[in-house]
Amino acid sequence: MSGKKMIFSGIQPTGTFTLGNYIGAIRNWGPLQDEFNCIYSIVDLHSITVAQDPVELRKNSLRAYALLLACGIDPKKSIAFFQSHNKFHAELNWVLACNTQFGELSRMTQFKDKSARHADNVNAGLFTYPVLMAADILAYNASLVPIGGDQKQHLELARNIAQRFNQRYGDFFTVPEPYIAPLGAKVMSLQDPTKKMSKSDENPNSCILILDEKDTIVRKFKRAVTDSDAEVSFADGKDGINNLMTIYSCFTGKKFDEIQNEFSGKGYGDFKLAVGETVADALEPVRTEFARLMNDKAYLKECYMDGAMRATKITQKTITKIYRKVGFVDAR
Ligand code: AQP
Repeated sequence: MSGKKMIFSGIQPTGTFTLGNYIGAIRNWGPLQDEFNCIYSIVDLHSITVAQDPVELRKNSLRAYALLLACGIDPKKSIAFFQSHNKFHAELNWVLACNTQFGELSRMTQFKDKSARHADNVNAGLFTYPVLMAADILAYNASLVPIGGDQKQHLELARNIAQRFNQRYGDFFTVPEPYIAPLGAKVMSLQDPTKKMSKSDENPNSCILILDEKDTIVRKFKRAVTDSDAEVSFADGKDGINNLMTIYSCFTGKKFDEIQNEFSGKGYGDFKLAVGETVADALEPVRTEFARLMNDKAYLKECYMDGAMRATKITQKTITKIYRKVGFVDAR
């Protein structure tokens, strides 16, 4: 790859991507492809930290890959692949795990949230997930990681692991920086706007899936929980409206005061309809492209196999150097 800086980011194939995944992460990935060497992964190894039905996981993984391309990731410009197709992520994970403290992992809020939500399956993988995420990033010496706000703590840990490794074994890893979009870093649930919008939320009305049909999107926005006030304005305590204004702003480019003027004297109903229609129309090309790609599985396979081959080639060199640094005997 050329001398451009490296970017890595991933998304789990735990279901159809939500509007939160789209606004907070993927829609920012496409525009970075010209300026950087971008590596985007469907992080299937991460997804099994929560119990998955194997048939569903395989289906969701292929759909997630097609969706990634439908959202504008060009598999020729970027490397787009399945994490499980590059065994070096798991190998580096081990080395980094031995350079990560139990106490650090215990402080991760996502572990606390997810272990509370899946109390019957608090597995070791869920606990060590952030180490694998560090391996994903550091394996490519990525300098920038585009993520939503909820991943900031994990990225901070990846930085600490990189710095610790560098101090112990001599400078090697690039210490990655987060790239968090100023607007939409945390899109909230439509049913409980104090909670982030999540793919795995059990309430289907809580999230917009980017493959939802227009009438479903409009209906979900109509049902969005707001407040008893009737003024479209961004203010403390108006979590539902603040969330809808943020979403509307992300798609229209309008500032909050412009949105406030546009809907001055109108009720929440008009505003919710406008947000729903704007989002649905903006996502229409993604739905169309996704349907086209899903009809060409041979092309998808060609892309993800090529992505895996290119990703593996980069990380093989990294892992060889790391093994040498930590003191393993050369295999060649
Ligand atoms: N609500 C959100 N707002 C902004 N960004 C978000 N992201 C996730 N939810 C929001 C960002 O999307 C990227 C991929 O996320 P992920 O698939 O790795 O897992 P996640 O963060 O756990 O997302 P979900 O949708 O909540 O998945 P489940 O329900 O399976 O746990 C990340 O950059 C993330 O920040």
